[in-house]
Amino acid sequence: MEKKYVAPPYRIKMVEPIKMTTKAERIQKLKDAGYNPFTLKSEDVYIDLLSDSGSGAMSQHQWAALMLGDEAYAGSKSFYHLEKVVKAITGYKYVIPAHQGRGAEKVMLPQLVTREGMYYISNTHFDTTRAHVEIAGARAIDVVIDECYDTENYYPFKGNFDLEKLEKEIKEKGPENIAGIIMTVTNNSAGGQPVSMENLRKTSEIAKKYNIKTIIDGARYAENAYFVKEREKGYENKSVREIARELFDLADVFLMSSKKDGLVNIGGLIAIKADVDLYQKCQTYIVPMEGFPTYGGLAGRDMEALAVGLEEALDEDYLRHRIDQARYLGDRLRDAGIPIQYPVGGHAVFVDCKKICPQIPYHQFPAQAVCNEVYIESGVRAVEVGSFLLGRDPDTKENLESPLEFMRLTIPRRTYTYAHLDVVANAVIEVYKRRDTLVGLDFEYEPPVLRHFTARLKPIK
Ligand code: P61
Repeated sequence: MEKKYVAPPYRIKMVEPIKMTTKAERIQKLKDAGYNPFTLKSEDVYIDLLSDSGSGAMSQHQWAALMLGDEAYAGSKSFYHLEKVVKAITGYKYVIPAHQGRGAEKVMLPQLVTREGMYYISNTHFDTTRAHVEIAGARAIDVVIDECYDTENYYPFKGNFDLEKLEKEIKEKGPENIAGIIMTVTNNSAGGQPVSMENLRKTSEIAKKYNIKTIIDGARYAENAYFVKEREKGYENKSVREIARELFDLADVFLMSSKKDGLVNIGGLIAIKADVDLYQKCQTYIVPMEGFPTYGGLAGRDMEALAVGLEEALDEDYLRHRIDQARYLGDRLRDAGIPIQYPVGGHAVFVDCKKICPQIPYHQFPAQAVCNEVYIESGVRAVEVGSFLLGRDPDTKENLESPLEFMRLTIPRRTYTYAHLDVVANAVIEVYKRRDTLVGLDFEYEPPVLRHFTARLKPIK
């Protein structure tokens, strides 16, 4: 059957050769890497779907903008360029750059944690966000809707807040104990799933009612706005930029890993709508943590590339193709009967490995086992988003059980063709055929925080 797809609105001007490896080589490489694709050398990977973070291709305009970087330690022209663009997109008053998303989180999130026993509530905290909430001495609560856990059934906004759960948590914990409400758009951990404007509006109303600050974790805010335009009634005739602006109007703070919808290889942002006190606190704290407030850990050239990238990421022709690549890969897997989070989100296809490998319990990391097998099959690197990533309970130190065990096939922006995606689909289909032979994994080495980056594992014989 012929597959229809949205062709890219760009052509290729420069190519990056990639090494081909044999299956025997990959078996050895994975063993050397402690059965953890994070520790593979990227030169041993054919198609790298580990992350869409900083892995995309810059445009000719961005490469040209690098040459305009003003590398002054303080008051760089490039900062003022970036500030102007961020203010125009968000309508926010204050802008501080950071070296990447977690740098922004590290500086901003502790400012609202004023004493012990506080909480952040989110639709779903991403793992670095959760880590910074905990480092700041608070606890992270997720209140995503139940539809998100029902992977194969269509629901247009599986990233939504469960508004009842949200209000219940606020009442139970006490509004004065809630440091902030974090709106993760798109909801990465739920499968790159969008959050509807209606849901965000109601979340914002609840926050206002209890006098709680709202923070957008907007790594993929442009992709979220595109889904709103495609799926939410009343938004079909608005531009993605207008929808994004409506989103920013609902919150107080914008934190961004610009390595996603900033279309750059490195960068992050803190933008604050109006709270001068919070701005001054972040400004003070960023100096020892990231750098002077007009560079925040970035080179002037990085800020120039980001100023251009933020604009390009709102281009609707670009977004149409971008979102369609994930849809195409998802459809190929679904056609082969492989269970995935459906509908497919913005930046990745999330394969439901709990269903693929019911023989592997959560504490033996079924999705990691599938990722490893896909690498051996084809040289494609995917990433586990499940119990391996979730880690341990900070109080009891028990392995947490993730409600979903995903293999994430993450698509870098403007980087791979549909032909690459066919290679990926074919590899996953081959592994699916031999799913009964897969075994779980155990730790050889387990680091205490964000263990999935550097852990070493071994297959359970
Ligand atoms: C990713 F395996 N995401 O999805 P930074 N918020 C959100 C993110 O998606 C996010 C950050 C904040 C990554 C990179 C990554 O264990 C991992 O610029 C919604 O990466 O600091 C990052 O932004 C943090 C992959 C991060 C991981 C942590 O691939």
